Amino acid sequence: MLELYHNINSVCAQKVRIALKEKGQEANDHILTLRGDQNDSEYLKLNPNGVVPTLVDDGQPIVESSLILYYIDDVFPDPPLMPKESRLRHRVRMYNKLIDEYLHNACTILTFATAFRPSFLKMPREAWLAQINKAPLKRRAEYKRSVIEHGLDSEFVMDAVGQHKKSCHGWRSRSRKARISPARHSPTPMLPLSPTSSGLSC
Ligand SMILES: N[C@@H](CCC(=O)N[C@@H](CS)C(=O)NCC(=O)O)C(=O)O
Repeated sequence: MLELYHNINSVCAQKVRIALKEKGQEANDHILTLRGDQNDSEYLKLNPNGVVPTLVDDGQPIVESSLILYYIDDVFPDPPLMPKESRLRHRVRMYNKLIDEYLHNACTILTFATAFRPSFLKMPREAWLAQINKAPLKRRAEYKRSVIEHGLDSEFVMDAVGQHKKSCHGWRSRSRKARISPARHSPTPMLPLSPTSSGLSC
């Protein structure tokens, strides 16, 4: 039986739930609140980065949402989620890479700077700092500290907005090109690294 450690609102977990559904697979749910339980020692044994999702298959933890998707597609081949053609397979992997390396971190920064910030600010500073500092991913703790403290004035925010703009613009123009001439559609160009995004990968 599959076990899925996740959170309802987590975008990384949603894509895994969608993949399981596509494959007609059920997993036992273990819902984390992400209010500190992601850093419990028992959970860290499954996912040393203290993040969701984690898929456990036959007792073996599988981590990193994009890699979980490839795993699900390997283990349950029908219906296939990956295209057959090499260039299209490259495109799928490129989308996942861009999301993993840039977009998801940018999304976390903006979510913490806006939606999550108010509830942290209701707590004494030492309390929320202690919670944030428990995270094994120290770079992530650093940008969370900054956006909780400074909100949209944090040094990380403009870069995060820029990453969203680049991604949306790139994906829109690639979709347009693909509609005109799908056969000639070229692979996704890499987004340039910026000093604040380069270290944020999970
Ligand atoms: N690269 C990881 C990122 C996972 C991740 O950041 N998950 C978020 C929810 S979308 C999380 O668990 N956050 C908890 C935290 O930051 O402490 C993946 O794709 O699995």
